[in-house]
This record gives sequence, structure tokens and C-alpha cells, in this order.
Amino acid sequence: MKNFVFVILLLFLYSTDCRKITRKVRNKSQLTSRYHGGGKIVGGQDASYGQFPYQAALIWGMGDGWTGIFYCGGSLINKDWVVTAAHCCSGDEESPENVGVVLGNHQLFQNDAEQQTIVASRVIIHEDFDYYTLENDICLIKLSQPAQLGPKVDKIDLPETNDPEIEAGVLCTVSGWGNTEENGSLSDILQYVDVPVVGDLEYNVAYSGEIVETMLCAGETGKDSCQGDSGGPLACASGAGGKKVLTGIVSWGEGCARPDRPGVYTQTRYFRDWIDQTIEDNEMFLMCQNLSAFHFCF
Ligand code: 4AZ
Repeated sequence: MKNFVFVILLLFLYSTDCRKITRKVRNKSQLTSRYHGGGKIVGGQDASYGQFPYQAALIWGMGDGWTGIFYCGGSLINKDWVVTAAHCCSGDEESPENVGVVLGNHQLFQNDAEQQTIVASRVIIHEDFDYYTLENDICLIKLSQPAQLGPKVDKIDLPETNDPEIEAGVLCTVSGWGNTEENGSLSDILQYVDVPVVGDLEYNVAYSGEIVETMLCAGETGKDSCQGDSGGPLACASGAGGKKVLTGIVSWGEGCARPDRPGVYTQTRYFRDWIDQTIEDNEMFLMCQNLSAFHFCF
């Protein structure tokens, strides 16, 4: 049940090198159809309820006794942890109680039958995250209580460190409630679109060398993620079974769905060890807290 009211956010566009990054903001206003937009993620379509059971919506401001603002996507990787972009977490490490994670969410502005809203207990930003280059744009959010898994709320597997690079042209799926066009508005219903992975040569020309190895480009003219989709999942089929895994995290891009300006994603396979280690360290941290045995632990 939604025990909060979603309010619309205006996105602050943070422009550096023509790059626009979603900034977390305030600004309340009444919902009007204007804000619901007519399009889809950009070039996508409505998901059915439960089609992306790993999709999380992040809301901010929970701890202040009011309702919170939607600002980013995320992905449930097990019952206790959500992975998102580091630029969705900046400033939250000190106050995880302000971060709400909504699972089983379908309509952003309305209650959904199997929705769970869980406050964060820890927010852990990659220690080498660079806000300017957006390298290492990854963050882990620990839920203060485990998610109840079921048909509408479920985890997505991560790729293995040694999984091969996804080849150019492969279609992957990105989902979110982000803007349905550049400088547009959020979508009420979760959107998804299939986007082709773009090869090195092409994107290096487009972004003149700004794409580092741990990033991946995907998208084509008219089909892309956009502001508000940040932190959310890019799922690609992997291995013989073709099961979809969390290949990427929505990170940045120049505008949305522009020709030769694909969306840029954090490639999770490069961070598999960081994720596993961070989760393990957290268990140790909790055990040490419980034992009050800091001198043994640290
Ligand atoms: C953003 O600001 C953002 N077109 C997300 C995705 C893309 C661009 C910007 C990719 O959240």
C-alpha cells in the first residue's frame, strides 16, 4: 500500500559537456495530465503489472514525516539489496532513513495491489565514483526489512565477472518511469523499450572518448532511457538459456533518444566483485555491531 502521495518532480538539468544528469529535487505540484506525457520511456510502451518484478522506484524525503519524491530507478538483486546509480545516492549515505524503495510498483502516482515501500537502512556509494566523468556510477541500498518476494516483486540475477561483453546489435530492455521525451515528463505507468547495444567505434565517435571500459552504450534514434530512468535496469539475455540478467544501470547520455547519442550504462559485470564484497562487508559490520566487539572486527 502506498502510504505516501507521489508528487511531481521538476528535474534539474545539470549540464556539463552537454551532459544532463537527473538531480534529486523537491518541487511539489498537483498532478495534471500535462505531467503524464503522451509518449513512452522514450519510444517504448506500457509494461504489464509484474513484467519487471525487479524494478524499484526510489523516493526521497521519507524520514521527514512527509511523503517523498520519486527521483530514480533501481533493481532488486536479492531480498535485502537494491542496486542503483551512484548519482542517485549522492548525499544519502548519511541519511538512509530518508530514502524509500518502492517495489511491486506499476503506476507511479497511484497505489498498486502488491506494492511494498521499504525504508533504506544503508546507502553505499562506490568509493571511486566520479561525479564529473560518472565513472563507477553504482550504489547499493540495503533495505531496512527484507522484501517479500512473489510474482510482482522478485530479484534479477547479476552477470558474472567473466561473462563476455554483450555484442553490438543485441537488443536489451530498459525500463523506468522517466521522461517520455527529452525535457518531457514522467510516465505514470512503468515503461520499457528494447534498445540495441552500440559498438565501441560508433560510441567513441559520438562521445569522443568519454566512454570508459566499464560503461556500455545502448539505444537508437527515438529509443532510449531518459531523465528519471537513472539507476534503473538494462536487462540483457545471457548464456545459452537466454535468461535476462542485470547487464547495465542507467547512468547518463547527451539528451534522450537523439541520433548518434545512445544512452550510457554502468556495466555491472565489472562491479560484480564490488557488489559481493560490499554485501559481505556489511554482514560483518552488522555482526560486529551486535557483538559490540569492534576491536576484534576492525
Ligand atoms: C538522466 O539524466 C539520464 N539518454 C538518463 C538517461 C539518459 C540521459 C540522461 C540517456 O537521468
